[in-house]
Amino acid sequence: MYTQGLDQSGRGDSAKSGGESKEQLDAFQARIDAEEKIEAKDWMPEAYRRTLIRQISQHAHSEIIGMQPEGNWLTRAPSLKRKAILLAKIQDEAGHGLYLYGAAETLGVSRDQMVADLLSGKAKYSSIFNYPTLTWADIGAIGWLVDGAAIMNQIPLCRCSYGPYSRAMIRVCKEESFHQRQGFEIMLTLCRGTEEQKAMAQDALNRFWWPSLMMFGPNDSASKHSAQSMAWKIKRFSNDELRQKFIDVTVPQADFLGLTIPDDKLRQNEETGHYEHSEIDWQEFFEVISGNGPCNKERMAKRRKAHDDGAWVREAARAHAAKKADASAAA
Ligand code: BYC
Repeated sequence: MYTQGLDQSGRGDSAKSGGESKEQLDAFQARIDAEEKIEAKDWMPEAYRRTLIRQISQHAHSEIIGMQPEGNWLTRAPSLKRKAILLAKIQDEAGHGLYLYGAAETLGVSRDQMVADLLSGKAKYSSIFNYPTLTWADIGAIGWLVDGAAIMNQIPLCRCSYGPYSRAMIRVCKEESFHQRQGFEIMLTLCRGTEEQKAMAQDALNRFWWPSLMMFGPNDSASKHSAQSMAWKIKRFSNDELRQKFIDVTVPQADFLGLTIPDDKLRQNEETGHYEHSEIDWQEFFEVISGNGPCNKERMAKRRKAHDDGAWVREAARAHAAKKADASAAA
């Protein structure tokens, strides 16, 4: 079974083992360059396999941990309709986690191993889910900004070179697009409501803007995996390119809502058409992804408890499978 983690060069075991010939690597790259999809049973370099296991499993963990901040508001949604929508959205996230774990399993890693890596703190999940949801407007901001950023990052993943991941992303993106719209609609309702409701929406934007920009990962110059992932067409755009696209589409949406982006240096460059912004607080980002964000410990404690509480379900499923196997062996 494979475990996570590439060496510092990001090249993984293959580069060390030297077990892959230049001809094999060149033939593989030629398939990538020809836009062929790589399927589970095809030959692939070990480093490609490991990069995908790392990215897809971290993506799956993000979907599962990402259920917590929104789940926090299920009992306090302001109406039955809002509650039903939120419940459906959170269930979608669970489904995304399952497709993604399934896609990673095709690369030879077990679900148990991936879960063990999450619970031990070895595997990461998205930084964004380590921030608290303090008001109902945060549910709007998550849909609008967090799902909006997720779509910007994930649409290109529908064209990822690895077939099972790219196909899983098509359905995920369709659902994320509904999530983004429901979030924007919550924000719109609040912004057209009382002054207090609009202030709540502004406060949510103030707290979620910068963490949403951090979702795209470190600046290109600090992104250790980007160059190789782009050469392998796992990633189609760099972290900074996607972040810029997100800012460019989101600023006009904030204007439409009558909200102010919390960045006094934000302005549109008339020549390029792009919005320029202040420097992101990378120290905060690296603190959060090292486990020291506002809610990391709470999120992991809740996940571990859910895993322990579910032990009886796994045991029952195993006992049922064993009974069925015995019955078919006896028949
Ligand atoms: N948070 O070399 P880099 C969602 C890590 S959830 C934490 O640029 P890469 C949703 C990175 O893993 C959104 N860690 O890496 C769910 C690496 O560390 P390791 C999840 C981050 O992989 C519910 C190191 O920093 N989306 O959709 O080339 C409700 C260096 O980074 C983050 C995905 O996972 C971060 N933000 O690029 C609503 C999409 N950023 O592994 C929404 C798939 C970076 O070497 N993933 N790191 O220890 C990707 O597209 C890429 O993995 C990333 C990072 C763009 C995130």
